[in-house]
Amino acid sequence: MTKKHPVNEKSKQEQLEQFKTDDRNQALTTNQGLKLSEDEFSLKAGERGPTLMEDFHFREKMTHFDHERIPERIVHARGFAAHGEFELYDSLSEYTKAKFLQNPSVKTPVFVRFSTVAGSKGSAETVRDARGFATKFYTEEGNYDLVGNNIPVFFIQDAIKFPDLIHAVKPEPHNEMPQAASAHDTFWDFVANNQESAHMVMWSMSDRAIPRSLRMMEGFGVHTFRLVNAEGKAHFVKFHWKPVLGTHSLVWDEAQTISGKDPDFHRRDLWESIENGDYPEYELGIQIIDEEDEFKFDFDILDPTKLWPEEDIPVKLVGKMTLNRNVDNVFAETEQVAFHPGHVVPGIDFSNDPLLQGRLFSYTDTQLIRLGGPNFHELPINRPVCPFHNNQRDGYGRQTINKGPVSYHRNSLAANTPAPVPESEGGYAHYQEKVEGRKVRSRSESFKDHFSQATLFWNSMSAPEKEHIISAFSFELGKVKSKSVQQQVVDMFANVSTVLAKQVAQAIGATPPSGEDAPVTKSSPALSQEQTIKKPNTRKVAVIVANDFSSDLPQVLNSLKQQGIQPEIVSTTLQNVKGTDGSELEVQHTFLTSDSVLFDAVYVVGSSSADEKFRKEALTFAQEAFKHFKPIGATDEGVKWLQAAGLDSSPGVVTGETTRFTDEFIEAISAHRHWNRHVI
Ligand code: HDD
Repeated sequence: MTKKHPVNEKSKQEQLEQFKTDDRNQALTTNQGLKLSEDEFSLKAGERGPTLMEDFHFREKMTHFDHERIPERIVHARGFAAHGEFELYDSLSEYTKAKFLQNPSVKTPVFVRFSTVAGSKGSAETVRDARGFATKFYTEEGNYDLVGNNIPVFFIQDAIKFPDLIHAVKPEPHNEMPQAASAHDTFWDFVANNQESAHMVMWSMSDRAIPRSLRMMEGFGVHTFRLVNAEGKAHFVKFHWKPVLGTHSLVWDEAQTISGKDPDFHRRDLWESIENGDYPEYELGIQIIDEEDEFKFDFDILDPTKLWPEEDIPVKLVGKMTLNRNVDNVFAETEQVAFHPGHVVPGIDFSNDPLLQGRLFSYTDTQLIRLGGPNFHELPINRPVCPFHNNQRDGYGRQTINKGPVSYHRNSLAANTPAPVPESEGGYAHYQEKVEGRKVRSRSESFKDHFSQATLFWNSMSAPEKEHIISAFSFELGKVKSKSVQQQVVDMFANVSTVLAKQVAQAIGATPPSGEDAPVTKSSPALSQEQTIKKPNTRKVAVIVANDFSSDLPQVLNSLKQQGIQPEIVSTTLQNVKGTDGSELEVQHTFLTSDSVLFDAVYVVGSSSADEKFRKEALTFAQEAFKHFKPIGATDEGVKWLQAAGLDSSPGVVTGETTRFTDEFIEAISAHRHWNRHVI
């Protein structure tokens, strides 16, 4: 009965093509197709008279405009998305019967939306926050959504607390401040009074919460899910996305400046990378625990505030996702896409994680208000690439024209179709987990250790990462007005580390805890970004050049490009700059349109004919990069400028003669940040 619907990486794109339209070179019409002869003047009684009711064109245009907005997402409102494909390395049939995880030759189309959580739709992108990482796989068995974050744990253990958490972190209701920031009283009051949040707060105060790029952050399914194979055998699983470029972050001062200089920093980076053919890639990883081993750990695997240490339960890389196509229309695709952790396919099932169970209700519910009715699955971006048939009918915005009189089950008039199919033919059957218990509102004892993994995270950080965490707490709590809340938080995090709590207490004028940390018995190196992949690829370098640059420069720039580095020329004006040998370079940015924080490295070239103003602008770039631990290179006049400013001979600052300079500068860029630099 069930037909096979071959899906390839083009399936979704081909489906979307049917809905696309190109308005260029067309006559202007009303929505009824009536051609219009005029679109600038409303219909009036006399040139200076009132507008007439019969002006249907004016009314249609204005009414549509008046209704253009839909409610933004209650969380994850600020997001950006791209299309791509997922390919499997080896069959996962041992663990799951999901069709898209069987055959490595099948490429599955995907749509991924990244987001911040707390901010409104128009808020800045480099704020301190978790990032959403939601992937829709358009498989031959229907859509599978992996709706994750870039942090592997969550603030709360039970979904019933989600509205409280979000109310606390969103701008305070009496004055709607602050926007897209957790640095305020209600958030920290929530934290101190809901101590299950300790582990995730450690992640939020770490560099993970200020990613350098959406291309350079991990993704996590967070919950424990189940994979079920064709024999009905289940395993517990956690899902990971590992960025091929490694996991990298901004520094906080830089992130704040970018919020003003370029509030679209992350979407611009993603968009441009895809346009340039530098496709973002992420490997899919799974951690597997046998059902028999459910109780073998010192944490409850159903508790979403716990991760599975990768050193104990290794992450097996099973496939790769490549994002290779930007959207055509942000509203139609990115805004209208509707994710749901309950969009599963046979072979993927849930666990009893109480946070996941609650999410299974919330997502459809929110789409009903956000997308205005029950037919959002018919929107082009949400349609599966396989057919769908059932007896659901009507509602706002219905597009499908269901033929025939029968819209009920069981029936005889349509031979009892559409009909359920047995599991052996692809019918979804829930995993038959045995459950029993009394109806209770309570939390399992096994969920009550809130601090061990928060301490594990702290113990796994490198020295600079620890410094960043202390300074993030000091910043956030420094913005809190209530002395009592500040003190409660210090007291709470003394349970994680007294070293941390003491330093934060010192910074915010609270009473430090007494006592010392227990000796470190366990750490998880995988949690530190120090261990991540470091590559020069796609790193942006501001090359600061004036007229009369030396003839070696084009050669240096070519060598950088060969390593995948992206040099961009910054100068006083957008006029081409000329070298002493007559060569010319196109200028992409001026000191006015650009800023040091928008680059990964700065290369000061200058020239002997550059004036004092130019020298100052160039040094501002270099000083800012120095402060943010970024690689700095200098040749020609730039060397003297850096020397005079005392910026030379520090780690990651490379000055000098051309051949050695290029190699050393590339090395410095590949190292990304130079934490051992002494920054005052
Ligand atoms: Fe959620 C959106 C991820 C807990 C309720 N969530 C949303 C999005 C992501 C996540 C990535 C944006 C999807 C998109 O781009 O459209 N949410 C998570 C993760 C969680 C989590 C990783 C914890 C592990 N969420 C969570 C809980 C609830 C919700 C506990 C409620 C019980 N989430 C929602 C929502 C949203 C949403 C209100 C808002 C917009 C939407 O669903 O489509 O239903």
